[in-house]
Amino acid sequence: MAVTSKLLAARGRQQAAKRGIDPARIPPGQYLTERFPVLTYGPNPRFDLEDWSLCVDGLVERPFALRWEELMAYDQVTLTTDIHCVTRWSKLDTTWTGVRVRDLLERAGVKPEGKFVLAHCDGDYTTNMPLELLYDDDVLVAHAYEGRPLEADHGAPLRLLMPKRYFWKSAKFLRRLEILSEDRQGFWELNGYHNDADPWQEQRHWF
Ligand SMILES: Nc1nc2c(c(=O)[nH]1)N[C@H]1C(S)=C(S)[C@@H](COP(=O)(O)O)O[C@H]1N2
Ligand SMILES: [Mo]
Repeated sequence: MAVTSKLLAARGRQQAAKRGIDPARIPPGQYLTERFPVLTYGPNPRFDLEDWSLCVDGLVERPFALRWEELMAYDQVTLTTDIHCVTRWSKLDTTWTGVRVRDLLERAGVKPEGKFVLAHCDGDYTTNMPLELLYDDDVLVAHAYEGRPLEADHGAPLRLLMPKRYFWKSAKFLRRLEILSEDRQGFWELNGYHNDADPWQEQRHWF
């Protein structure tokens, strides 16, 4: 058992080394995949951009709901990053386009007591995070992957991208960021996943 888990822990780093990729990019216990696995709880929710909006509310000075065209009028950012799923796959150099969440938070004006965020999605999925994580340069609401609009399976029309945490925090079908004073757990967090989800610390489950 101990031997198996040691082998598993090193697998991704060995894969990386063989391909001339810096093994330090692979968090412990992850392996590399070229595919893009799909993990969605329940069916893909339907959406209609005509009556779609992204809401930022809760403990903010200026709550708002952005229509699709309004969101597209924000500065668009394209970045390339690695993503890590709690089911142990990591995918390197994925390219995403969207709007920095920081820009949306600045428009909303978070009140001093705002410290946590609950992301809400169509289809009732939720996930939580400390507010401060959302100010990072690599955190987007993303609408395109590899230069093409997000596929339904990957969260169309809009998903959160938060590469520094396991990928379940990157909420697909995103519709609302609710700013809270206290942490409120989301779907997987209530079902045994780790609240913090840092892949470098292997924060996979509570148990
Ligand atoms: N709305 C919603 N977002 C979600 C999920 C989900 O079931 N519903 N699954 C999460 C999980 S567990 C993972 S690993 C990633 C998977 O993203 P992908 O299907 O694009 O690989 O989406 C996350 N975001
Ligand atoms: Mo996941």
